[in-house]
Parts: sequence; C-alpha cells; structure tokens
Amino acid sequence: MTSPVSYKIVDEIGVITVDNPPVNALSQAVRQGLQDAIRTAQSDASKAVLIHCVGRTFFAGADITEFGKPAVEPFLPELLNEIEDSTKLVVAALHGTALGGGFETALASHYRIALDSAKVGLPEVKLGLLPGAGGTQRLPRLAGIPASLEMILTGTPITAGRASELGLVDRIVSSDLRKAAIEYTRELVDSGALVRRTSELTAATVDDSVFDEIRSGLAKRARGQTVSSRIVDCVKAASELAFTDGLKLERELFVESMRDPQSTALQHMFFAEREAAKVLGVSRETAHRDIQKVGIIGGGTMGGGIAMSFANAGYAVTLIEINDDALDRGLAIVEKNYAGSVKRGKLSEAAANKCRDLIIGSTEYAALADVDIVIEAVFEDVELKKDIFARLDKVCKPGAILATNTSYQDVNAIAAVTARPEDVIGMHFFSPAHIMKLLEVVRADKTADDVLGTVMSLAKRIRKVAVVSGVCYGFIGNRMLAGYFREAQLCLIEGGLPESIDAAMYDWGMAMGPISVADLAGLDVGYKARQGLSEEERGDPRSYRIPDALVAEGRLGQKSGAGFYTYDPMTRKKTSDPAVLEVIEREARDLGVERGAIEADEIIDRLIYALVNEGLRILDEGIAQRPGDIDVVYVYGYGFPAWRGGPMHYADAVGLDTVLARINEFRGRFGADNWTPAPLLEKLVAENTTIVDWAKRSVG
Ligand code: T1G
Repeated sequence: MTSPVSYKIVDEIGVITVDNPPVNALSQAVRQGLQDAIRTAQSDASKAVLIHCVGRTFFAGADITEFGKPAVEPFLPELLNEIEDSTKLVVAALHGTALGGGFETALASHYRIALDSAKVGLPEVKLGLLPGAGGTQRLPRLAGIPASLEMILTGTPITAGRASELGLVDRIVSSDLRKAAIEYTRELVDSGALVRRTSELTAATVDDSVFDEIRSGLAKRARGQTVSSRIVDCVKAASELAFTDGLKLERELFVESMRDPQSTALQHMFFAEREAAKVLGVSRETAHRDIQKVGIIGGGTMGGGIAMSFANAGYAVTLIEINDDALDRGLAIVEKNYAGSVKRGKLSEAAANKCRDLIIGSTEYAALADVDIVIEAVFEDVELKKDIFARLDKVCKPGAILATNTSYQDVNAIAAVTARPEDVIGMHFFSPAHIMKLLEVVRADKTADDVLGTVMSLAKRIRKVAVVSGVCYGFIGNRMLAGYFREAQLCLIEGGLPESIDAAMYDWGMAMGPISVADLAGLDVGYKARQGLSEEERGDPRSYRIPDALVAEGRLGQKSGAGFYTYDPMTRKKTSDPAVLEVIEREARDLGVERGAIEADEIIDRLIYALVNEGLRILDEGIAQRPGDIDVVYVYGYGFPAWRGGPMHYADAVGLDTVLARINEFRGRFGADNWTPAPLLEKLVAENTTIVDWAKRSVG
C-alpha cells in the first residue's frame, strides 16, 4: 500500500506532498507519512520544510470515518507538536478548505502561504466537537480571543484575505501554489527567517466580561448544545494557562465531547447529508442533462423564492404569471427579498442587482420554449397543475425537465397528463425557498434516471440539501408531520395550552413549537387542505376542531395578526390570548373531552414518537431510501435539532424497545387508530436490532 505522503528535496526545500483524495483527510496513513517526513527532514540536507497537498484541498480535517474506532498512533496533537518543534522552519501551503485538524496543522507550522481562493476554519462544533489538536490554544495566540471565539463557536470558515488580516496567513498568491510556496520558503531561508512557534506566543488577555457575554449568548445561538461552553473554557484557558496546560484541558474536553451523544448525532448527520445525495440504483456515472435556463410557473411566495435560489447560483430564470398584475406582484416579492438581504448585509448591492437581473418575467408560456427545466409552483390544486403540465408538454423542448413543487399531490397523476412522464419529477422546496436548504426530490414511477441524477446535482449547485422521496401523500416530511401535528392538537384539547406545548418542544430542541409553526404557516392552509378530504381522511376531529374554529373567527395565524396567539403588528411579538383558551375549552366540551394536566415528557413523546412511527412505515414502504434521509429531511426542513440526529437516529439512541413500549402505552390510552406500532418497529424490537443495522442489511 503506497503512502499518501511523499517527500522530496526541491531547491534545498524538503517538500512534503500529500495526496489522499477526496479531501486529504488526516487519516492514520497520512499522519504516519507526515511524521516520517518531518523526522527525515530534521537530519537531511534540506534547509526548510514545506507541507503541500494535491487535489481539491489542503487537509480538510481529521478523518471523521476513524471516529468511534480505536485511535491509532501517531496521534494528531503529538504530531503537530512535533511539526512545531521542528528545528527547520516549516511552511504550510493552503488551498481549498483548510479545516479542523488541517488548519491546526497550519497553525502548528511556522509560516503559512495561501491561494487567494482558500478558506480556513475550525468547524468541529458542527460535529459536536472542539478543535482537539491545539487549535483552541494556538489560534488565540495568533488571532486573539474574540476572533478565535467567533471562529470556533460558529465553525464558519473565513477567507484567506480575512485570515491574513488576523495574522493567520503570511502570504497570499493567486495561482500555482506549489511553485509559489517553494519560492516563498526559499525566500524565508535566504532572509534568515527563524522558526516561529505559535505556542511560544501569549494570547492577549481580555476582560472576563467578554467570556460572560459569550456564555450568556450561548443560550440563544447554541441552544441545547453542550460543546459550546467547553469551547469557551478552552479559549479562556489560552489566555490564562501555559500552553501545555491549555493543551491538557483541551484534550480532556475534546474527549468529553467525543463521548457526548450530541457529537454522535452530529457526526451521523454529517454522513447522512452526504449519503442522501446518492440515489440508490442510479450510478454516479449516469449522464446528466445540461441545465442553463430555468423556467418557473407562478410568482407567489414559493415561485419567487425558487427563482431567487436559481438566480443566486447564476442561472437565467423566466418567471411566468397569468397576467401583468400578478407578474408585477411576483417580481416585487423578489425585489423586496433582495432589498432585505442587502439591508441585513447578506448580499452587496451589486451582487443583489446581478441576481435580480437574471430573473425576467413573462405572461407567455412561449417564453419557456427554450428552457432546460421548468418548475411549477402554483397553489395546491391538482387539476390546475395537470392543466399546466399539459400546456408545458406542448411548449417545452424535447429533453426539458418538467418539475412540480407540490408539497403532497400525486406526481404520477400529474406526469400522466404529459406524453413524456419520464421527464416529470417532483421538486418540493420549503418556505422561504431562497433560504430553506431542504429539497425533497420526488421520484415518480416513470421518472428517468438521468432526470433524477440531473436534479440531484442541480440541487447541490443551488446550495440545497436534496433527499429522494417516492410518491405518497405528503412525501416524507409532510406525511410524518401529520401525526406530529395531530398529537399537538390532541394535547391541546386534552388539557395543554399553546404556550406549554410550544415550550415543551422548544426546550427539547425544536426550532419552533408546533402551535407557533401552525400560526406561521397559516391556519387557513390546513383548513383548505381539509376541505378537499373526506371525513375519514381528515382523521380524528379532535385534532382539527380548534384550528377550524379559530379560522371561522378569522384567526388565520400570523398573517391575520391572530391565530393561537395574538401578534403585535409592528414587532410580530406573540402573546397568549384568553379568547383562544375559551375556544379550546368550548370545543373540548363539545367533543366531550375532559381536560387535565399533561406533562412535558408526555407531549414530547407523543409528538416525536408519532414522527418515528410514521417514519418507520415510510422506510418499510421504500418511500425513503434510508433512515438517514429521514433525519436529513427533519433537520433541514422541520427544525428538528441536529444534535439529536433526526427522528430515526433519536429512536435508536433512546432504544426501540422503549419507543415501542411507549407507543403501546399510548395505544392503550388513546386507541389503535392513532397508535398502532409500525410493523417494522415491532420487527426490529423482536430481532433486538436497530434501524441503522437493519438499513445496513436491507438497503446496503
Ligand atoms: N473525514 C473523512 N471524510 C471526509 C471528510 C473528513 N474530514 N470531509 C469530507 N469527507 C468525505 C465526505 O464524506 C465525502 O465522501 C467526500 O469527502 C466529499 O465531501 C482534531 C477532530 C471539505 C468542505 O468538519 O466540510 O478535524 O460521500 O461531499 O461539498 O480538531 O466535506 O463522497 O464518500 O462534503 O466539496 C473537521 C468536513 C473534522 C470538514 C468539502 N473537518 N468536511 O465539501 O464535498 S474534525 C470538517 C467538509 C477535526 C480536529 C478535529 C466538506 C468539505 P463521499 P463533500 P464538498
């Protein structure tokens, strides 16, 4: 097995070259190769050492696939100390994304040169970890405490330019990094530059109030996450303790974080997000269709947001509306959204203008004759959607992809009205579509593999996290959500209050409580959807009588200033409204429901286990390809806390026998209609196995 690390003296410079695709992760073999090379360099003819990676990036961090396995020497922290202790100066040449242990390797080097397109960062917090190879001690000594806290607590990479401002990069070049880096190292040698050990620097102290302020802010910016306060402890130590003592604390807290179930959940999410991009049965070699021009039907909230997603990625977009007034309204929404992004500093005026100018409006379907993909985003009326697809079938060129943004309609039925069902697919965006990262890609019975492959890679280019779903009512996310909302409403009518149910789920980690979500989405949306369903399809009347009663009173939610809560017209601040309690008590009386106290634990279990139970049915039916896909849907689309790993990971973490026992208890108390355990749940408990192990066996 050839080592991914090679070493050669070039122009008296000991050049260490690393080639470990795809992202030069610091695997055991890379660490071993680095150690061998740095040791060789100590006693050979080289005057200095250069560390350079080939491929798309400098080290993108420790090898995450090695986590959870017995650690093998050389260990990264000790290896980086050895690099720093080199008697010959060491230069690191950065390109791509120098992240985590990769950036820590650069910080342990004595000098750093970077391509101007490079980014550097310490994203360990996104894995529930903290930099564990000296990053929390070396970074503050170079960039100071405040910048270090920002970088490590957010995990957001910074540009080479910003890194240079912070004293983290000494030289920036725009091309041919390897050649420039050898010349730069040569220059350092010729100028008599000395080894420069970051550990020998001291981090400028800051007032304790800086740490207190950060700690008090953690409740908001890192709600529920345990690693953030450990990060603050480490960075604070950098300004108070000697380097070796700071390293010791970092190691202790790193090991504590690695053992934390939150990190296990976040590591699961890291790989689940990347697995979700792979379509089972469709090889990565499948040719993709060329997408240059995009058409959007419908300029409402969704249509406008979808248009922006494509324009933000540089695509020319044609937005179609039924008439000029509607078109003007649609373009005005886009205008307002871009103005908002500029005001919030998310986009520069120039960038916003460039994106906005890529979106043109029309009322003529003929304007779509040359587009490569069309996404229909009109309101949820299946007959209207069928009409539109019949028209698109006539005007769009052969090979154009015809997509619907429906959030629950039968994509097969929509495809069937065209002569090219193989070109039809579902692309379910989430509102606001220019912000929400999730995209449910709905594979209809006849959708061609290249259409699916094309849309999955297109999703990555418009910076969405795509998950494949089969066709069923509500696909993965909304189908599972029905049980979640049902239980929220049942808990309400049985004795909960909007604020207590919301608090239980919010404190558990959901981005927003279910009652507030209903108000945000609009109670009329659910009301209208129910009008199209039969009595039986509507389900348990106790689960919609209250929202229906509120709609009847004109309380549609945030959009009408009142729903389950009342909203301040200026600040949108919500307050509880005794009038709502009256409606709840009235409907409960009407339905003969005796209201009583409901504990937060029960609320959480009923809502989350309703998700889990339906999720297991969806897996069993093959609507979702793998359990991780369901977790990605809920974390990116429904505000499920990533540090709990999504509904499927959470169920395995709690223990399926515990979940089944609780569901059986609920069946006993509330009946089989709502609480019949999914057959797969009973099967996995009987086999004493987990969802993940079952998936490994059955999905591969
Ligand atoms: N280890 C192992 N595999 C990795 C990896 C890593 N660090 N990073 C990426 N991969 C795999 C990934 O699974 C995928 O595999 C392929 O590379 C391409 O990735 C001690 C403890 C670098 C910005 O958190 O953020 O260092 O699916 O699809 O969109 O302090 O990957 O093709 O089989 O994401 O171009 C810190 C994690 C680790 C960075 C590239 N580092 N990676 O994005 O490609 S902890 C990170 C990323 C650490 C030390 C600590 C991104 C990327 P496959 P991709 P991309």
